[in-house]
Amino acid sequence: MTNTDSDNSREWAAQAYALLKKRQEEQKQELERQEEQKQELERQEEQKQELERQEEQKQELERQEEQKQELERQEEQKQELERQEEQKQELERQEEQKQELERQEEQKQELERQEEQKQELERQEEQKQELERQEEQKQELIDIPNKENIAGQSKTIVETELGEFDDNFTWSAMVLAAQGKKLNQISVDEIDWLTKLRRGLEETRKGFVTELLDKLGDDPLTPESLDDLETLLIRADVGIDSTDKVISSLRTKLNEEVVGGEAGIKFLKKELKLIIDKPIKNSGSDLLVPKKGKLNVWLLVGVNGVGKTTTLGKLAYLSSKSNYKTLIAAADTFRAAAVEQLKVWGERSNVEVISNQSKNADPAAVVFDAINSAKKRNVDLLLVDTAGRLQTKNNLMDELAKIKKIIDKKVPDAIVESLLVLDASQGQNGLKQAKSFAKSADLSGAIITKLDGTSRGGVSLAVSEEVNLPIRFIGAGEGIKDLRPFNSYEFVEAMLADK
Ligand SMILES: Nc1nc2c(ncn2[C@@H]2O[C@H](COP(=O)(O)OP(=O)(O)O)[C@@H](O)[C@H]2O)c(=O)[nH]1
Ligand SMILES: [Mg+2]
Repeated sequence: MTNTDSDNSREWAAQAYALLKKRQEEQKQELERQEEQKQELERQEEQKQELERQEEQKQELERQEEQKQELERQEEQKQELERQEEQKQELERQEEQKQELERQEEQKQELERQEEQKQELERQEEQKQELERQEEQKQELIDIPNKENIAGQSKTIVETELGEFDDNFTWSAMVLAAQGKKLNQISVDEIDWLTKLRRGLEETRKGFVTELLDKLGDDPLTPESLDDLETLLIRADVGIDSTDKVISSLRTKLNEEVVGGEAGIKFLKKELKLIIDKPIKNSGSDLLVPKKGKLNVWLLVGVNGVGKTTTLGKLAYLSSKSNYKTLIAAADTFRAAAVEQLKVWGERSNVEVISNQSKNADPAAVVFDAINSAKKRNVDLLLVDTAGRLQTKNNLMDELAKIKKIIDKKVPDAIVESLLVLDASQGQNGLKQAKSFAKSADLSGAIITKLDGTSRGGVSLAVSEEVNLPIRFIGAGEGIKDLRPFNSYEFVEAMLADK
């Protein structure tokens, strides 16, 4: 090898060395880069894991938070249940207190009732003595028909003032005698009532019988006088059906025989009585009286102002005086004054009134309470006053239906009477009401009021014929005794009395 060669080789080697060194250096650097990248990746991996850990911790915290909230919710529910339990106990306590108060109230009422019964017995004893005194006086009146004497004596009668020994007295006594009553069976009240009835029907009679008698005179009836009679009957509100019936019977009779004026009136009375009696006979009982041993419930229905409340007061008096245990339910909750009005009537006849003073109380609820009291006290007759506003007739009918439902449910074996109260002075208008009520309410009878001082007493006949309702009571005045069980004989006699 030459020097040059060797120099070249050396240089080459140096170059190779340098190249290798550089490559080595580069590889090293490459390795370092890779090492760094690896470390970088490891760092990232750690960070990722760190993030995941944090995420898990966060979720764990959230889970704990939820559990905490769940526990709080449960705690609240528990407290709520405890509160409800306390309220329940409080209500039970109040209920017990209420029952205790009711018990005390009942005891108080029982004591009051006993006191009232005692007073009532004393009063009855006094009345009995009074009646005996009156009976003696009456006997004297009948024995010595001397007007001055009687006027003087009658002043001493306290309970019912017997009027003078006049036409009315004679007529009343005759009507009673014609029904087979003995002297010792008649009372001052009866005479007094018949007198009132006859006086009451005076207006009806005036435009009717007086004119009729004038027209008929003493001559026999003629087809023309039948036409007059027809007009008079219609004018007295007897109604078209009843009038037709009476006139055609009279016409048939006329075709068969000669009928004088007096006989004509007699026949007319008989025909009118037949018409009035028909629904009464159909009902199966001549007289409406409470059946003993059962609860009798009489509902008084009818439009405003016809006299329901007044009639109920009078019925309470009649009933308690006849020794029926009586109770009043003030189910006209619509008129604020109605309850007060009833209480006054209740006091007069010593009959308790069940009411609910709160405004717009439910009438059926009042009846509910009244039935409870009636059952507890063995009441014979429960009288129910109802509202009569005409504007909302459907509501009214709903209310009545609801009341009846309560009665059916609570006392299925009660004897229920729905009595329509009619104001005679309203004539044909009253009849229209009767028809519309009869359609929607299940009626069992009628009560005619205000027969005093009206010329339309004849409407009673139309009620019997056209609505087919038995008339059960009639009222002729505002006093407590101005209502009596209806008696067709007395009524027709009073309507056609010939003076
Ligand atoms: N003259 C007379 N007035 C009566 C009779 N019945 C009731 N009244 C009067 O009629 C009015 C209305 O009576 P009320 O009982 O309040 O009627 P309700 O709305 O049906 O309860 C009152 O002034 C009563 O005094 C009656 O037979 N004769
Ligand atoms: Mg009333």
